[in-house]
Amino acid sequence: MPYSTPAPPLGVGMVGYAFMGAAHSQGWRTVGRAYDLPLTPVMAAVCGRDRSRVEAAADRLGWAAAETDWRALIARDDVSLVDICTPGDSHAEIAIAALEAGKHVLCEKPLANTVEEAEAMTAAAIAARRRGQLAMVGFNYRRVPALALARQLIAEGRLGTLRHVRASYLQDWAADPAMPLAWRLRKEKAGSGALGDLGAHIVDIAQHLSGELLVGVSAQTETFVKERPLPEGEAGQVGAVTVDDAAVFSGRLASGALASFEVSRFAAGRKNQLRVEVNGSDGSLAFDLERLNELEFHDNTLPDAEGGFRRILVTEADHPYLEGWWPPGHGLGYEHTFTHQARDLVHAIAENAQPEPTFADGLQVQRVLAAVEESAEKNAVHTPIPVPA
Ligand code: SOE
Repeated sequence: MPYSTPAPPLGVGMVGYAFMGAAHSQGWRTVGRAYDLPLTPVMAAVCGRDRSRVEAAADRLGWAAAETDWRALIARDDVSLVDICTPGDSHAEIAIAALEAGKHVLCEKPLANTVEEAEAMTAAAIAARRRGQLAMVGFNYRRVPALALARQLIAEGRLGTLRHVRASYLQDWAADPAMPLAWRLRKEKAGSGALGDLGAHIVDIAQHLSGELLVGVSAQTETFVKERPLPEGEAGQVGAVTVDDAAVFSGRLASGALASFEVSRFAAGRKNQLRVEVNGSDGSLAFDLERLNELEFHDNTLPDAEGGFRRILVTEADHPYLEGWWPPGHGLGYEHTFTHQARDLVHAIAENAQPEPTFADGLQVQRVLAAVEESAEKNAVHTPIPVPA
């Protein structure tokens, strides 16, 4: 049954308008056209510090108004949901203030820069839930249809007992040492480097797909380029890179399955490649973001002669999220994950149901990231391998 037309409005206010802000805006612009919704998202206002730039962003991205103070955005009567797309150092302050002001909150990943901030945000979300407000963290890749299907197949037991989760997320935008010291390379702004930015995604995916939590990790991290030119500094001025450029870590899931992870901003030629494979006693699943409409499945219960990975084209109307889009075979892209995220959040708000991933899920990922950093520090002297004479 279609919802009443027009469905009641849900005023959205967004803080931040760079890459993630643009991606979330795309989600809010498209969600009501792709899906029949119980509430109509209204893009009420966007917030940024610079008046002329935020006004230009509002025009470009489709927001009705612009604010230069996030407290003013939160205070607006036409904003019921605050969408946080700023660097990690402001997530906790904005999210807690918004929840305390009676607003729902969507916060980009990673939830925060530290475990302590994530704990405070989770406590605020739990208190707000009792008053009827909802909070969700934006791990958008959960909403790639192929990964949502993978989760369903694993939950149905199609892989049997899980043995391995293997995940990597590789980019190369920092590989040039001449690239300036962007905010993502500064710990006080970003919390960590490739670990929090990319590792947070694959830790979340590993735990989400398996339905299990990591119980321990062993890690190494590296900062390959330790100083970079300051973005607007005088010629020749450099600043220290205070985050990791890459991390490799292994972990153990609660059931005893082993997991391995690799993230890097130095993987030359890899622009945004996220791969994950899960192996179980009865089968395996493999996914590659560069082919995001596909999921590979090996059914280990078939006779050996019939085994091998086969490609499922995840574009059928009854695949997750596909009912809103194109006929089979036409395919979706990166941006659709933000539309799907908006869809699920709008439903949760209309139904007063807790949306996932919760802030508690974001906190759990934050704890894994902190454990990786701790392990990497302790392993500074790792088990040495004798050098041949
Ligand atoms: C980093 O380059 C980044 O923008 C991440 O922050 C996003 O979460 C990821 O989706 C794309 O890459």
